[in-house]
Amino acid sequence: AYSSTPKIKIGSKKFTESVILGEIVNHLLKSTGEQPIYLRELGGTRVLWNALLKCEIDIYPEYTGTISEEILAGEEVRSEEEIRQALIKRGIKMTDALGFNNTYAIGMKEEVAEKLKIRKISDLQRHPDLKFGFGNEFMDRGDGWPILRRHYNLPQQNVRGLDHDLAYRGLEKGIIQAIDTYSTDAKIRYYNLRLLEDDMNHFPAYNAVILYRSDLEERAPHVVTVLKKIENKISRLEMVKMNFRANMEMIPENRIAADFLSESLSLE
Ligand code: PBE
Repeated sequence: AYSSTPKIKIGSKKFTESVILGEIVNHLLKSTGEQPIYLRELGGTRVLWNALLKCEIDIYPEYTGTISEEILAGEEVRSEEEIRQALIKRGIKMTDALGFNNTYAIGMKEEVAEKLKIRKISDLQRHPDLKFGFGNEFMDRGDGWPILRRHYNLPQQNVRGLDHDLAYRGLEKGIIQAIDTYSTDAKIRYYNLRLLEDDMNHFPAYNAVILYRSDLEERAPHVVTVLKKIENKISRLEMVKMNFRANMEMIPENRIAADFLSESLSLE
């Protein structure tokens, strides 16, 4: 039905949860008769954001804290309203929150943390010899390691950047003692990690939302309408479960998305 108009392009970042959310959007659009193109795992935040600005994609899942701390770094936007205003100036709109916060959290093996009596991030000040392995994006984001280190006055020098999914194995092998986890990662429980309390409030809330180009409102209003169906519909627990199915049970993301829409939204 829409064959004469350009297809809508959806993007996602290079980690499981983003791919699942992108698939959910993909399925939602198909349910309206669209034939979207899904470009999964395009890269990190900067790649996705620039692709959205350049019309290379029309839609992708993002997180409020990432918008305020990294995408709009330096603009001092904090509230949801300020974020919306700043986005509109750039031709971008944001759905309401999907229903869960996926914050960064510093994670350590439970036994190691217990032995060293580390419960909060500030406790790391007393252990300069610990080795850290952080996701490449976290190594150099507006809310990442350089700022975290300054905020908490952390002394560690042995800090390396690595692939987020590999970081868990590095912890397991004892090559590193702390990593940046995403709080909805299914692996946190699997590897029995302790998430350190952010006792000096470095991290903001990272509520999942969907970003889309404002021009969709005229080009494809039904798309904007259908995106609203997942506002406030994905709980933290539900997201952790979906990540678990992908990471631990190796179920394809598009199947997970289809199951979510039929079971939780009674769609399809
Ligand atoms: N997050 C937390 C990051 C990665 C970890 C989901 C908010 C992001 O993709 O922006």
